[in-house]
Amino acid sequence: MTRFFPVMLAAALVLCALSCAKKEKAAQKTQGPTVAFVMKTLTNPFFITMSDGVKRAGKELGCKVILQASEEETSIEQMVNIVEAMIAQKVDAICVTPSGSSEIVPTFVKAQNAGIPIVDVDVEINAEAAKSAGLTNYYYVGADNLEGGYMAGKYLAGKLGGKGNVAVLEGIPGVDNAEKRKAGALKAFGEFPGIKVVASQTAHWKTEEALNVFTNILQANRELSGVFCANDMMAFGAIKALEAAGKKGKVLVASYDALNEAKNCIREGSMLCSVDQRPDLMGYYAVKFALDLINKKRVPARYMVPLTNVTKESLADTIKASAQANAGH
Ligand code: ALL
Repeated sequence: MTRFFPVMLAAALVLCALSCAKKEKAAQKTQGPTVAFVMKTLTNPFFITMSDGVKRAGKELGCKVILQASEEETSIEQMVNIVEAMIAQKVDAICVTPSGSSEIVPTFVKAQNAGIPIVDVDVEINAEAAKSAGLTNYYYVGADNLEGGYMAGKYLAGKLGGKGNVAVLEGIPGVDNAEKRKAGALKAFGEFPGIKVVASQTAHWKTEEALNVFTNILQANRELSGVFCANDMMAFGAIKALEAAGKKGKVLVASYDALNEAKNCIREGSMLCSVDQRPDLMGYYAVKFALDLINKKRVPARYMVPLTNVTKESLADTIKASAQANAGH
């Protein structure tokens, strides 16, 4: 018995080592390829919701996701460095929500040359800049920002009875989604001869900056009736400025992103509406298409998620519908 013991022990150890190696391989297989997802910033809850969609896709579709973000909306250099580090790390695909439409193009070219599929998310890169840099192989997942700006502008103008002075708080100038939202809102205002646009200024998507910019706009335009803010973070700054001026709820605020905090503002009446552009779906589909590209499947060149304008009425309808659904079960 004692003579057999070392032999049995050795055999047991070999078996154990084999099964451990098998398990490790299986774990590697379930983890799948690696997709890097680089976002502009985490200071805006919009991107937290987007990252929820990214994580869900990673889990459901079986891939490892590396989530990264630069510090601020305007940290384009830092973003470029993060994406370049992902290329150096040889990830299998890269999804990016660029802070600028042109600045990221040379980095995308590097990814293209390294054979890494690229999915451009939310902010569409400048087609001209891409063409002249030789960037041909990239895909876009986002939303129709022109339509979104139009929806919000039209609703605001309608609620003002088609007349009054309005202002616009813009996103980062020259960046695709900022320009399109502004153009959409201006198009809607243009359909109402009684609506006059008295100011249009950027606050770079930021709350504090919007508070300052909009405080000045309010001082210079005593007769302001409404404002279109190209995102909720800026709308929160505008609402603070209105509060300080004793005009909360009196100047109508149309906004964009439908963050939870914005929905609360809509319920309490300090915000009129906010366009929901489903960042969770953007994150989910970007990862899905990245995986399809890794697996050499065809994906659409441009994929748009749906938009809805969230209002007090639509929020009440949602609550009613979910109460009815619960009662039915
Ligand atoms: C855009 C997004 C969101 C966000 C804004 C600021 O790209 O679509 O509207 O609020 O950037 O980061």
